[in-house]
Amino acid sequence: MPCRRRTDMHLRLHTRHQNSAGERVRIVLNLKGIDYAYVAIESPHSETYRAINPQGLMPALEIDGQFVAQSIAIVELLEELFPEPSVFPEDPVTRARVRAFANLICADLHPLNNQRVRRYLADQVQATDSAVRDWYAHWIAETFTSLETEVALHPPTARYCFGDRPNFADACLVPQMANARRFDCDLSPYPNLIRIDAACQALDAFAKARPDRQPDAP
Ligand SMILES: N[C@@H](CCC(=O)N[C@@H](CS)C(=O)NCC(=O)O)C(=O)O
Repeated sequence: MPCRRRTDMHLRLHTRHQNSAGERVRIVLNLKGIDYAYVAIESPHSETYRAINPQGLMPALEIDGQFVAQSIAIVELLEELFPEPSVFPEDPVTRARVRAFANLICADLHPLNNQRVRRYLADQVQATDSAVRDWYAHWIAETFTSLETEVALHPPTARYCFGDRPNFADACLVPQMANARRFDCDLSPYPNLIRIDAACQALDAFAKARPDRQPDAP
């Protein structure tokens, strides 16, 4: 079923090109075919941004003048407002597994390797650059090992994380793979994740959400 466009709503996504939580939302907006305006955030720590998102983390979705933070909350809201096409599978158990997969990335991995955590390790714990990189690689390896096992349990013919249609799990995986590459993490132990990432990147919805395709990309 085609996307039900709510033409009466004005959506603005406050994000930055290199904002992996924001990229998840951009992918979902594109998968659903929702029009939105891209608002480049100068600094998440600025007073201007904190006035709209007191959490000081990117992204924030502005919807008819109201602001919502946190990528998962934003995606759940988009799913409620624009149910078709859904970014969750129909089967309730598979849907829960997609959420579990997404949470492992968004709630367990990403916060550990976030820039503010790396900055704290370097500035307050006096961790060396190499120790911070080890920290980053450690949490990637631990999480990606679980994710790889999880997707390998699915039929090997499945093109994406949980079937032949990309969903929210894929929207979480792709930006995280790019982060891991940016930090030179060894991805060779995760052939299924590499394969799924490549299949997603071939889709317009994912390609258009990439950092280098955003208006504020250098
Ligand atoms: N759980 C939040 C995470 C948001 C987040 O951590 N965003 C990062 C960029 S990807 C950020 O704003 N970092 C600012 C910083 O670390 O100082 C979400 O899913 O939206």
